[in-house]
Amino acid sequence: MTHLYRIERTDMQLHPEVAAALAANQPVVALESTIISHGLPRPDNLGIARDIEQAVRDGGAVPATIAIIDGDPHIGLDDAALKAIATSDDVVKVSVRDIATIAARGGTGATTVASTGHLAALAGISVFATGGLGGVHRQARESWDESADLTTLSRTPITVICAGVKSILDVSATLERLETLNIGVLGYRTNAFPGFYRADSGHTLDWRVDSPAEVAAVLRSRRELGTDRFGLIVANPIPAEDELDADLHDSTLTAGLAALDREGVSGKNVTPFLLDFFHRETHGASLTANVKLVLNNARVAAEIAAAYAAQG
Ligand code: PSU
Ligand code: MN
Repeated sequence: MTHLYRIERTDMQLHPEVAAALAANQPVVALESTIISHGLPRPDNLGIARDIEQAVRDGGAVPATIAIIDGDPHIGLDDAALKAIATSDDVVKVSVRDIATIAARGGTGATTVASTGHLAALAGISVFATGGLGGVHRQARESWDESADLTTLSRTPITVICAGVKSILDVSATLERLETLNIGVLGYRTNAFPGFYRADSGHTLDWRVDSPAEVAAVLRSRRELGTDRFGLIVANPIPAEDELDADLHDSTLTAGLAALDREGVSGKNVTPFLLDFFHRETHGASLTANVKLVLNNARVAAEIAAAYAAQG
């Protein structure tokens, strides 16, 4: 139980329900908070954050939404903390490199896939659900913009259930980087790498799994063979009936990339800018798709965590 020592040292605040579940080897699913603060529009974001937690419960696990509140990393948020992340104006997007600084100065921050994965692993959580992973941006040849989600997952023992990556990214470059970084990718009931708003990005995967038990078996092998120090992605496509219309998707993407260029957006503002552009330009259709796929990921993650915990 080495992680308990580190929790004391870092003032990590484990929600009592999460602490009890971890101590009893009951399933827990970590959830990120940047999706709440920067990925989903207000005022819907708070209700959606609660719905995501409920989807984890419906799937048979305890939700642990992660954020930095007044300088302390929280593993599992009470409703007041969830509200602060969803509604405060001074919530910053926090990647791994920012955690220590914001903690030292007592600030409040929302964690990305990278920093959520880091803190979840520190707390002893193995399974994490989100919407989409960050990756290599389309302009990366000039901008060098590649999400720290990738390099962090390459050395973090966590399994992330996501709907692939958005087409706002360079999907094939992202898949190449995942290979280089030893981050496994399993298609959940699919042979195609999902494209977030669309079920199929056009890229084929090497590995397909068809049940939570099958994923749990891979997790056990990872532990036995020492490859659990790398992250693993379970790529779960958006259900067919919830996909964004293909033409609407393509035209919005083209316009969004042009707007990015025109307005000179860079650094950590790129992803939130494009997400917001999609939500506005599709008049909520992309938001509906986004919510559906996150809820689906949360439920599947809970089922995987439950199957893994059942192995003992
Ligand atoms: N992709 C989404 N929705 C999101 C994000 C990514 O579909 O909200 C967020 C996640 O928190 C992810 C982060 O970790 O954006 C990646 O940002 P960047 O590209 O700046 O690393
Ligand atoms: Mn970036």
